[in-house]
Amino acid sequence: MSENPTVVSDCNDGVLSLTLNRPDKLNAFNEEMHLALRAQIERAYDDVSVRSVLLTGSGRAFCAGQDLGDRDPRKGGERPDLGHTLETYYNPTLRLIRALEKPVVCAVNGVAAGAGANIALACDIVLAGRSAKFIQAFSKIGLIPDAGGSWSLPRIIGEPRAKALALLAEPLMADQAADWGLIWKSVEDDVLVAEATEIAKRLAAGPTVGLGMTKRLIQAASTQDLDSQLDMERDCQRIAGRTDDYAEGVTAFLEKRPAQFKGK
Ligand code: LHQ
Repeated sequence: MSENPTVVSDCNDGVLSLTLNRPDKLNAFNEEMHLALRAQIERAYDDVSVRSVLLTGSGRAFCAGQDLGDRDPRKGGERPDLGHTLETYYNPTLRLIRALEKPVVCAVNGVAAGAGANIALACDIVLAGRSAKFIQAFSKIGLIPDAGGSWSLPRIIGEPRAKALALLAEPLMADQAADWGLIWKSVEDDVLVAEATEIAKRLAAGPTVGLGMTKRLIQAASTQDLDSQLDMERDCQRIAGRTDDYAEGVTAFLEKRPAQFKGK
């Protein structure tokens, strides 16, 4: 492993903790960091000992989006194909986070700008330190909201707020983001990581199959009608009802003791 990995990973108590680690660049994405993050999320798919993921950033920022130094227009040459960058790097990672049937908790420890903000918003439970801010910085450099932002923002906060955030690129502070329902909650900076870790651990000790299907169902709701959703609930509940964790959950309830879920 590299001495200075762009994504620091650690797996404890079923939680795969991932820390974006280019603090001098406010954890902006270069190719290495894209590939490292994707590899870790793929690991979360494959490794049964991973039952939740916690994503955060090192230093004073969560992530400033794409590394803008990578393609300095002053150097001349052909104009870049940013669609290719999205297709090759961002979109696969976004799809992986959404499709992973394990909860992904995000601790936004500082500024989250551009694609950095939208990667945070793709996670399942987002906490932010009170001093953190979200910036849809794209319009400042002539781009459009990517990394799923043009899809998630209007769905979460509605068109009026989504358009103002994206067109004006004004920072949205953590408290306001929580008030608008863009994130789960804003907490004091000094307790952010502890709170997020505690949530990730609680989820990792939960009934993973049911939690994963809960994520799938809630995500499906915005694109299907009630009949389809009811059918999907029936199919998922059938699977959940056959898990060891359901048997354990009911037994623990009847025996008036805490359940010991195994994620199976
Ligand atoms: C950075 C960056 C950065 C490099 C701070 N890159 N160095 C997809 C497809 C392909 C290409 C294009 O993009 C995309 C998606 C996107 O993400 S587009 C949006 C890209 N991100 C931005 O436009 C945000 C740019 N950064 C900022 O506006 C500010 O840095 C924020 C508001 C995030 C933080 O401001 P400050 O707290 O005042 O910090 P700073 O600006 O002084 O930055 C600290 C250092 O980090 C500085 O380096 P230096 O060597 O001078 O200390 C910055 O150059 C570097 N940095 N963001 N994205």
